[in-house]
Amino acid sequence: MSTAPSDVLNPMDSFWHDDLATADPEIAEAIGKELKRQQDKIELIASENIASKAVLEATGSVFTNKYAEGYPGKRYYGGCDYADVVETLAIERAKQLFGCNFANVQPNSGSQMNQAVFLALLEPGDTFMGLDLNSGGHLTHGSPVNMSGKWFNPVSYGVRQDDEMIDMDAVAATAREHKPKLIICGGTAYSRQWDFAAFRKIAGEVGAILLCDMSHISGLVAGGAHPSPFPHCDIVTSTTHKSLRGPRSGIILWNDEKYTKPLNMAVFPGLQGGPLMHVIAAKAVAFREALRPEFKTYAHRIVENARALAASLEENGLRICSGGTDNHSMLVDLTAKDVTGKDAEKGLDRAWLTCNKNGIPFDTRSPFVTSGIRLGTPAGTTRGFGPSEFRKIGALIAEVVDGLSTNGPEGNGQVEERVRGKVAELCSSYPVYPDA
Ligand code: DSN
Repeated sequence: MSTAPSDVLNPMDSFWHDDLATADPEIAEAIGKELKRQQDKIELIASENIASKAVLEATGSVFTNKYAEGYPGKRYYGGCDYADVVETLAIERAKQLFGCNFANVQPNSGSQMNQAVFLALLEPGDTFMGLDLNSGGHLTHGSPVNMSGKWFNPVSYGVRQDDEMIDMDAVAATAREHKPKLIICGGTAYSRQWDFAAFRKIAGEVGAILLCDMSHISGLVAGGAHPSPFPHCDIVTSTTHKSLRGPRSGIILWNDEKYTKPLNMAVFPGLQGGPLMHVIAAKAVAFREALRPEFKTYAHRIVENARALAASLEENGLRICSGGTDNHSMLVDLTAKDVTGKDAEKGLDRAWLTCNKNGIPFDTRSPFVTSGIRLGTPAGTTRGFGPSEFRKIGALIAEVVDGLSTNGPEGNGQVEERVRGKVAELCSSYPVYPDA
């Protein structure tokens, strides 16, 4: 059956060149509202950031049209000249930024970059160690509901009950007992510095490969505001959209050539097909931004702001797990206020402060309820907030939480309205995309 020409989407037709608002008003409206949400609310989710217009432009570029299975110079498709240019630039910039010998910039996400390391270096059933999810670890570091926990044998380490910091003696003892093939350091809700040298010593003693998943702190590492996992770690993975402020994606970095073939083969063809070349182009843009001297200032400012936020929350009666932060994030323990993380997340959202509920160490509540919230400063720092703004934000959070503590899940409407006004003032002084 032939199709009438008028029924075929044709690049020659004028609608092909329509802007999004004309071509798809519903999606355009949702995007417009999302921009307004990002502009009008204060983003405190520790894993989120505000990518530059250049990163957004590259992500939305014509590379979305291109298949480029393989690696630069060795592709399975023709027409990859410019795909090779952007991927090579992304690789070279990633190596320069993190001071390592090799990089794979194709992983589509944080989950896939870690899966690639497992596929490359472990056999199903092999034992590995990672930070317990309840102590701030990540799903892909051995959670029973994740492939890492289903197909492999995870042995977790955690934080001490008294100071909520990682107990390196316990890590060493667990490693000696279980002889893991791989040890993972890095997490999603751990606000203290990682002692990579100590992990190296333990990994060396038991003959384990040492992997750092630096997703949360990679922007700090790039900017010199957190020690680098190199040269201590054998392999380093990172998402690129958190403190590093790039597109949503992942990377794998390493120094020893012996890992090159297994890791590259694991990403493609092991796990992925055609790389997202538009996202790889955007990663290259983000790495270039992070190589600029201003990024160092940004990274240090993130930490300074996190310390100001934590201090303000404490001054206003909220407990910070482990007593503070060395990085971009913190866990706030709401137990003494008798407020759940779930209710706090909702109450703060009503007051235009966006964050996520998060389990605290030794939490007795379920992950859907929790006794805490996780806060972070990368996005607020990008929009220009400094310590004085973050001190104000700490006081506003405490006001909302106190309203919940007194009134239950509904909170205090008057307080929340007043906080919304203060948030609006802050946000209008610091637009996310000034000319958007
Ligand atoms: N979902 C991310 C976070 O918020 O930390 C980790 O993958």
